[in-house]
Amino acid sequence: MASEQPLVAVTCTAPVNIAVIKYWGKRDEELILPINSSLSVTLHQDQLKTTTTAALSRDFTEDRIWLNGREEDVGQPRLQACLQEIRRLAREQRSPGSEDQPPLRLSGKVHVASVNNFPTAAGLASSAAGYACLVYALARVYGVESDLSEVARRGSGSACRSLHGGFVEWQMGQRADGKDSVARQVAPESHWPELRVLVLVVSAERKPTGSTAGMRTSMETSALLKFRAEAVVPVHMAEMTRCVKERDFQGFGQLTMKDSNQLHATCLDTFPPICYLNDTSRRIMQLVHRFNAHHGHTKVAYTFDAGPNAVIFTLDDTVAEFVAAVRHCFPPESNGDEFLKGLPLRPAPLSDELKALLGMDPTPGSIKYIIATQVGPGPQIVDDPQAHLLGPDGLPKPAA
Ligand code: 2P0
Repeated sequence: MASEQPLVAVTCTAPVNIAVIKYWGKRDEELILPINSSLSVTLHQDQLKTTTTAALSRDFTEDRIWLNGREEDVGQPRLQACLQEIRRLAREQRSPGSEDQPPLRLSGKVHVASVNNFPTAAGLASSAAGYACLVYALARVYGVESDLSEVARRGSGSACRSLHGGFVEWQMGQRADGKDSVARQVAPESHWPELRVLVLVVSAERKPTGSTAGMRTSMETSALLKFRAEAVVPVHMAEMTRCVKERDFQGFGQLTMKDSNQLHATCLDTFPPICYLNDTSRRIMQLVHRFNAHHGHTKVAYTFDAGPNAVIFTLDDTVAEFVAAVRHCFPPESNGDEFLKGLPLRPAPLSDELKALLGMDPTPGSIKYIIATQVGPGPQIVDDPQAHLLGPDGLPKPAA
């Protein structure tokens, strides 16, 4: 493409978040307004992140988007909702009386390219990081400075929580227009440096029911979901906020497990029932409870989303011993060296007493690998122009 006008491009990165108080159920499907507040931990981008480049040029004749190297349909309704909202905010922000118009950002088409640094096949929810990154990059290239919760939420509810680092609450809000349904930081990423996170990637044969469809069926059929949203979550939110602020791991861990269990009970209360957990997920739960019983208190906690993968929270003084316990119960089938990815850990021995207490027959290969990570920051702008995923012609650069 012969370029007369220079291309304006911005590249950003955004993190994955894991809810410890879960979002499940919408009161408004169009605006993506939840029936309860939720609270999440932002994971570190050194291990898990989305990178997105957004570029504007007068040479572009249409909006286009590439995800992990493949061109996707830009007409997809949630993508359109985000794009239209950003353009509306850009128009609103245009200073009255400015003469140098129409600037590129008000008239040009946009090209977007996005990649994840983790395999999509790992079954990790990538929509939160993906939409947070998309909206953050679009906002920068369009010069939008307002709060982006409302826009990211239109892509995927949980995406608004990926706009901040550390510990984040998504306040459900009360208004019908969703203006008060926003994500806010509860504590920064530096607040609890000892906290560690392990993603246990579980082999899954079949694709689970998507969250959007699952939530809709739960809303239509589960009385337990209504009870959860009205009577349980407000108590869980207040208690979880206290646990985070006071760095109370016992309280944090127990509540994380209870809230996850209630989400999955609600899924089972949905009709027809939704089962996201599989045999391996349940064996991981058993391992965590036996490990904690051995130590006499809660040293490790699990949480599960819309699939069989477990996310484990623990502290730095326990993480190596717990990984040894996972390796004992779920030995790698092959590539033993590749079993533990992410933060390096010093191998820890497993006592015969703990091995005996775990009392589980090893099931080789049922956990594919572990990603060790920690709490991390929110979205970032990447200053290096070399990092752009789009070349000067506005098309994706060939993968290195
Ligand atoms: C959460 N999940 O709080 C919950 C727990 C999955 C289980 O948010 O329909 O992809 O796009 O708003 O955000 C996954 O749901 O759903 C999710 P939509 P989303 O993390």
